[in-house]
Amino acid sequence: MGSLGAILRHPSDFYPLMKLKMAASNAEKQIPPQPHWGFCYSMLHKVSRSFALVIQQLGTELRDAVCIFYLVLRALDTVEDDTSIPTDVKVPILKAFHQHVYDNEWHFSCGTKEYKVLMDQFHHVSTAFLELGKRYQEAIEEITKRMGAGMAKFICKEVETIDDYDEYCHYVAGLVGLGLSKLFHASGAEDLAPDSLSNSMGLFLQKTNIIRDYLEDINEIPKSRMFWPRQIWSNYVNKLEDLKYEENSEKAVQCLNDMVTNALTHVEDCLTYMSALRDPSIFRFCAIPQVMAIGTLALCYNNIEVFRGVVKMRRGLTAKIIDRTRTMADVYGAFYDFSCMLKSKVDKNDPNATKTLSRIEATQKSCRDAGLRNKRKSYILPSEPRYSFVPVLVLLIILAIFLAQFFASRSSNY
Ligand code: D61
Ligand code: MG
Repeated sequence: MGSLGAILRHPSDFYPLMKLKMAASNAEKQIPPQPHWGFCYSMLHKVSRSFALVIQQLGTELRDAVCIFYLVLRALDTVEDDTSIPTDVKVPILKAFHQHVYDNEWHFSCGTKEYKVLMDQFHHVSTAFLELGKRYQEAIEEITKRMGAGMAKFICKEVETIDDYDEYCHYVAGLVGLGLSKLFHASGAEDLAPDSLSNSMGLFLQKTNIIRDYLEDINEIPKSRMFWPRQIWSNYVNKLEDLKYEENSEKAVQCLNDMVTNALTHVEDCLTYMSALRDPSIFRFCAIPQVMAIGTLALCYNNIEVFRGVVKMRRGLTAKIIDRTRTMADVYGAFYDFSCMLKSKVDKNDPNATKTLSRIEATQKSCRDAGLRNKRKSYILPSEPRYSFVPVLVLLIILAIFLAQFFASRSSNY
């Protein structure tokens, strides 16, 4: 849960945080009894706190397909991400991964911690995959094949141009968007979305990750990983790693802002994609990560901390977004709020200020034109007086301690 200090500074975080905590502990208790499905769902919770929660609220049949889709691609990504596997071993595995999912005796040990468990016990994922409907299996197989081939291509190739950057992001995340759209369609709940919009949904999320994870990726052992395109960073420094040195702070922030401005090009498509969804649970599943992404971009923009450590949204704000993202009006409202926050951070002297502002204003216009953002609380402005809140808060904390003990004693009975 969020730290006590953070809750005192943002008292309105408390209730959504409690709700999230309860939802998460409920989800963890609903692990299916069959060993392979039990493994898949407990693995999902271990490897992805954020996606597990949004996947959890889909209808059963689609949820199973999305869960397996996630784990298969996460396993493929674990092979890609393991910098200790030699290229000549890694490339054939990536290329043949889509065939391995049909073989429940296949496994390849790599990765660390929970990822290692996923790889070592991959037979549970294959077994569950083989129980999915044919249309789900075919969609997962096709995307796994294309992603594996794309990852293999980029093992031996660096991200030089902005086109390379878009192409790499297409393989690792745009294709997830295409696959999800196919799964939604196969479930009968949605029309099939155009590929270019599905692709943008993935690109917006992946680019946000790549921006936020600069330091983690550059410091990767044994070999740093570089996803920022040379075509962008070479306008600011001679080597990508130079961005992390204090003497380059000004250039680093300008380069960061350039990267954020690039990511903003996908916002329009994402809004269009989401506005076409009809099923409320699929809508939430898609919208929550998108709102978190624009929130993260707003936080990272013009923020030197990206080059110093981890920049993450506070837990309480994440909990609020999960709680309050239900309809397209909520999404327009959130995109509008975070665009205002971005706008307030643009420095007139930034080399890309004009371009950035025009993209922010285009987003604000889309949100206003939709005319749906009525009567909602802002994510960026404090909306409640703080003084009268403190005694209530103390009471709530006491309540929380009781509840925590209650749940702890319940779970220790299993
Ligand atoms: C709607 C809802 C969710 C969506 C979507 C549309 C479109 C695309 C995506 C989710 C995928 C977004 C990926 C963004 C996070 N990036 C990563 O996790 C990177 O790995 C990429 C390759 C594996 C993708 C696995 C995946 C992720 C999310 C899913 C999913 C599959 C299936 C269903 C639902 C969501 C990143 O991973 C390292 C890390 O951050 O841990 C990397 O290696 O670059
Ligand atoms: Mg990866």
